Amino acid sequence: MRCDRLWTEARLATMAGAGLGIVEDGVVAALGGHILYAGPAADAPAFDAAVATRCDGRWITPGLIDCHTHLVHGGDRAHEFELRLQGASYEEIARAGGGIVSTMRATRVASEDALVASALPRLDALIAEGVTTVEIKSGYGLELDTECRMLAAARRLGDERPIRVSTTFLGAHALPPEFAGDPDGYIAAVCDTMLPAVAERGLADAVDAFCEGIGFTLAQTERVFAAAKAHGLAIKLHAEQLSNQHGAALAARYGALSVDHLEHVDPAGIAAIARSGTVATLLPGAFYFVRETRLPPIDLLRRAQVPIALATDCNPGTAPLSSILLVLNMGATLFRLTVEECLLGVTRHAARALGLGGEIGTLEPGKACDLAIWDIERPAELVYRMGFNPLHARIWRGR
Ligand code: DI6
Ligand code: FE
Repeated sequence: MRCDRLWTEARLATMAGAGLGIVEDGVVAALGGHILYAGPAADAPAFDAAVATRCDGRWITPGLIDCHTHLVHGGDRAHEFELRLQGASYEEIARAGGGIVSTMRATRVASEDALVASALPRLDALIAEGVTTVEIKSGYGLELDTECRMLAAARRLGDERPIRVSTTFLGAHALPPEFAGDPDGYIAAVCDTMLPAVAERGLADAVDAFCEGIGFTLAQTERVFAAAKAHGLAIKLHAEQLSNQHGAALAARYGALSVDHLEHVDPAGIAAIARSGTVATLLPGAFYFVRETRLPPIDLLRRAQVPIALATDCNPGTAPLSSILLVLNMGATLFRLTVEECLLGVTRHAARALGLGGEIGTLEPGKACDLAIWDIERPAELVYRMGFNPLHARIWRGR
């Protein structure tokens, strides 16, 4: 059977079927950027490959997926970090006009080229660790032009580098100063002007909101969801990060792809997302960086069989983090996830959190041939080490 590329003498963690889907003596064949075969060498057809690579027992996983980032933004917040070290809280800084709004100011004055240039080193750090798909949100423009510029910059990152970029419109991230005292007015602008324009220009794959005491109310969030639905866009939500606003249950009612953070989610919220098939995306980097003490209710999520994804949340305020491998370690050490849960969280379940479960996230025929090839003896090493990158090679769409 003809194929473009063939990898042999590999150990596979296909992330398909039960557990990690381990194959001890495995082969992967690619044709036209897609997986033609991934499985035991013993069952493989005889391949006639243009290029064949012996892996010498290295492990192959699906390319990793970072399904929640704010990678594109102007400036940084190192100064606020220093204030926090002196005792100020994230919420105090936000209420004093810092926080998301300070990044908004830096983003509004940045050109599209500048946004792309400043995001590239963060993107390259993810790529160097085997990430082949990344989600990138807007949400630091808080007015139409800058929100669109952020999304256009995010899309352009996918042209500049061999990576798939999924974009999310997060207009309802914070209240811009022009609408001080009038959050409903801003939500009307998001729903009636910004979201329709973003949808019409094809700039976003999904819509997200920050449903929080320092963000938007449940009723405001629902208006954003209704507008997203009307424009055929998928739904995600920053839910129950700092308090329980019952956002997860609302998102479930709207068939959200994922609800993200969830430290404060209650059993009713978990039951709702279990019913709707919504992914719980956990962000241990933000938990760590804001020194949150309340853990997401992992056991309840497990018992309800909610698929769990893990992501960096890469953003200048609560997670200046661009290492998906460190997220794996934090998922295990901080949240007590198993190795299997961590690895499924950045592959199969992360794909589902982006609505891409049929296209990426496992090594199965027909899916994109996005691979990470690792110099490791066992998959647990990917979770166990800190600050060490055992990536041997990264393949995106068969190359
Ligand atoms: N939750 C977060 O953790 C980030 N956004 C959000 O809604 C924080 C964004 C920031 O502080 O810049
Ligand atoms: Fe976030």
